[in-house]
Amino acid sequence: MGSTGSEPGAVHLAPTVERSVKVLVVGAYGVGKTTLIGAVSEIPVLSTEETVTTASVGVDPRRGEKSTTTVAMDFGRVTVGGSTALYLFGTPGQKRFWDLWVGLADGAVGALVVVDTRRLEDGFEVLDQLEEHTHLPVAVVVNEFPGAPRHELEAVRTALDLPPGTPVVSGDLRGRRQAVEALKALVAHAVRRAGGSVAA
Ligand SMILES: Nc1nc2c(ncn2[C@@H]2O[C@H](COP(=O)(O)OP(=O)(O)OP(=O)(O)O)[C@@H](O)[C@H]2O)c(=O)[nH]1
Ligand SMILES: [Mg+2]
Repeated sequence: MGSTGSEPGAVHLAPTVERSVKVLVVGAYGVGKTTLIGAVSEIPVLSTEETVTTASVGVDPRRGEKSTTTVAMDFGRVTVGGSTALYLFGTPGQKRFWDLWVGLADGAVGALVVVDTRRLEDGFEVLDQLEEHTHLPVAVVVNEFPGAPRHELEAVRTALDLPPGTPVVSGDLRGRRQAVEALKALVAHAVRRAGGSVAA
């Protein structure tokens, strides 16, 4: 367990907050889920990072690029629009932990799917897994890693065979602004899908 990132001065929930919603942040191994939550969270992030071990030899395409991985979940909070607190639950990306997603998704209004254009096919598998086990509304955010191929967002939508109306955005998820925009796109989509019954 460890804690990373926080937005100084905003640890306490603002008095303007009228509603709280749970959001899942999901994606394949190493796409930047923990990074995103650390970038936006107003509270110290609860994380479950462990050193990448030999268990990942042969299954980790990014071995050597990063030294830790999420083994259970990340947890953070960000307030959007002054009145809505998003409680962020980040999933582990390694496939051997994908069974945990169903429990983490329980009660969430939607899932933000982080993808890396260097491994877009992994995003396809993630979307399949979500659809099969959760039926949550999704939005996709392309994490703009340096050197990763830049695709038009419409091309990403087509490649991932996303249902019409699914938001697709992109950004460097180490930055707070773009990560918050992605979360807002998801919540707005979830509200539309629920016919306005999830206020945001
Ligand atoms: N250059 C760049 N690096 C990034 C960006 N986002 C994440 N990273 C780096 O990419 C690596 C993966 O980030 P994580 O946040 O651990 O990814 P994750 O999806 O939580 O990984 P797992 O929990 O292991 O599935 C880290 O070394 C980050 O520093 C980005 O937008 N740009
Ligand atoms: Mg992680």
